Amino acid sequence: MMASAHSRKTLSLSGPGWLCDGEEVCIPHTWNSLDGADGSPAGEPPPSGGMSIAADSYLRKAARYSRRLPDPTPGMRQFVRFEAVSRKAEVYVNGRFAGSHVGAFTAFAFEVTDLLRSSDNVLEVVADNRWDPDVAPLSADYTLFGGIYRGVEWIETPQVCVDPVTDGACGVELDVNTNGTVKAKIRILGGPDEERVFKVENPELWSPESPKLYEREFAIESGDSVKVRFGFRTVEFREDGFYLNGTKRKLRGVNRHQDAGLCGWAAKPEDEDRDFALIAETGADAVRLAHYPQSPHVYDICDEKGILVWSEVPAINWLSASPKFKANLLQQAREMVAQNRNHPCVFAWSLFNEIYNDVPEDRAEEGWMEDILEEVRGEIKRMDPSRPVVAASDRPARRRLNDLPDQLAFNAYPGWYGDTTIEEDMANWFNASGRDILGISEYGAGGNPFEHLDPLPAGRLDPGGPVHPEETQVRLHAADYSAIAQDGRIWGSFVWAMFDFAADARREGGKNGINDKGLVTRDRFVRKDAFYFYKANWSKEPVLHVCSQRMAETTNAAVTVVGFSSCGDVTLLVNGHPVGTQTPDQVKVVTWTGVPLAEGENVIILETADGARAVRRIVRSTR
Ligand code: ADA
Repeated sequence: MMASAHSRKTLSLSGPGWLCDGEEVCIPHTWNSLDGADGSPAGEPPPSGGMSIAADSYLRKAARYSRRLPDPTPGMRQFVRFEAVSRKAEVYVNGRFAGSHVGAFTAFAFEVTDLLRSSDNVLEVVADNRWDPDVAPLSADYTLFGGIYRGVEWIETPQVCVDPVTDGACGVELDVNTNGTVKAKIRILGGPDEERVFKVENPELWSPESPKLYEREFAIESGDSVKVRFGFRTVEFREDGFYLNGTKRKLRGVNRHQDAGLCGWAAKPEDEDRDFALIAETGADAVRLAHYPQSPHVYDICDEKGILVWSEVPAINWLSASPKFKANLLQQAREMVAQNRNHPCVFAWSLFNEIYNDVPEDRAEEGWMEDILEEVRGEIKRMDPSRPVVAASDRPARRRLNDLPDQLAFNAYPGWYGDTTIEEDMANWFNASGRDILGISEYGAGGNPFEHLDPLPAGRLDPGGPVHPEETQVRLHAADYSAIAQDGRIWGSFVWAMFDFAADARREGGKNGINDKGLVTRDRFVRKDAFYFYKANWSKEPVLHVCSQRMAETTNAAVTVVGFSSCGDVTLLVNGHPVGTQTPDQVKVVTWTGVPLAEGENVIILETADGARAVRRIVRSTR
């Protein structure tokens, strides 16, 4: 359809031109980019180690943003749309109330037509990230950055228009069948809703290997129209695992928080592109968007790159019995589904992450938290019966909780938080869950790429302690992933986490305010050794990597040499002398222990038959 005087106009209100509490700022914006990840409580000495929910100290406030609005076109309707405001927003135009939204992770829009003058219109937004007992999440191991931290849009439409308001969704709901039939429900303001059916001949299926997308413009009689992208694919769980387009695949996933580095949550599309380029570099085919819905651009990238998405309701740790809290959780779940349902990348909606309880585990069926989550589950299923509901649990004994999702996954930290091995943990979980298949929604270990230890102690390190050697992270990932890869009952696993992220309450691993279980540092500058472990296992690119390259010096007479190779046998050379040749194990690891060093500089080389080389230098001093 040709653009006409009545066509929809969309204008970005992001970028400069905004004030926040009187200071010029650019949107996306947060006031916590520095204090949200420094881990230093004002006026209090940091505790010796570990984390407590009360220990964070970032600024929580209600801030007032403002900017001028474009002049409205007479005869059109005007809307402002926010991709997210953390955690509550009140919106005013020319001092008059336009609407409010509660919840940090989903989009919302308000009609402002009747509040506008012909020119000189001012938009004001009060963004408030203070803790509120009625807003999910109530507690979590990540910083809840405050602000208008995603994009803002101005939308003008004809009088009768595709609804940009309800649940913050685009107004077009698709039901896509792989036989090519697409049913579209178009929600209309100022007129009756419409249902349409159209057919795509011989549709190409969407998959990680071939992420084929289609686009369609839905125009209505008034001249308004909305473009929607979609894809054809089936997702299902069968008795023996996860199936995409009828083919079984074991998902190789990572967890991502939306903290995108030094900007915190105020990420620009290019920050998100960089993050997903790094995820794609590992060869992962799935991502868990922990622990909440992320930006529209993130779902777009995953559609385009063919990354399967686990999209999560922000129900974490504690729930509240207050009716307002439940209403808010239901609303956040509804918005997540309504806004993201057309994305072929989303393979599952997740109901919760690690829910605690105030009744003993053996009486957990009495738990009122389960009642709330059952309602949330019902709402998700009512809106979208086509996708499975999953959840991330850490409580094997909570049968009723664990039976709520269609498919269960566990957060497992053997060797890091627990004393068991992942095989023992898995056996316990399978037994307790009564299920034949399970996912691993989190596993991992802290890793500071500037802290090293060789040899590693046989036992467990203190996870809340000051030292998180990079070598421990590698050792635990290699052991965990080896067990995961060999267990045919695991339908998918998700590394915790792809990137280090802001968790202001943490003081550990030589760095305050950071959860350092990422494969890549928070500033995205350092791919840790564990990153290359996954790249060697998952990527199609040949990988030869030698670990501990940042361990510049030692006083030890010998070192451990660990490497990853997806290009065959590896020969170790120390100062030009061959030490031996190894065939990588089932997770592509080669290890030499007790490799003697000369005094002064040592050059350690891993070499493959086709001439690939990875080099590590280490100075041995006797001081
Ligand atoms: C939990 C939780 C995550 C993360 C992790 C950790 O499993 O689900 O949010 O914080 O612990 O790093 O300890």
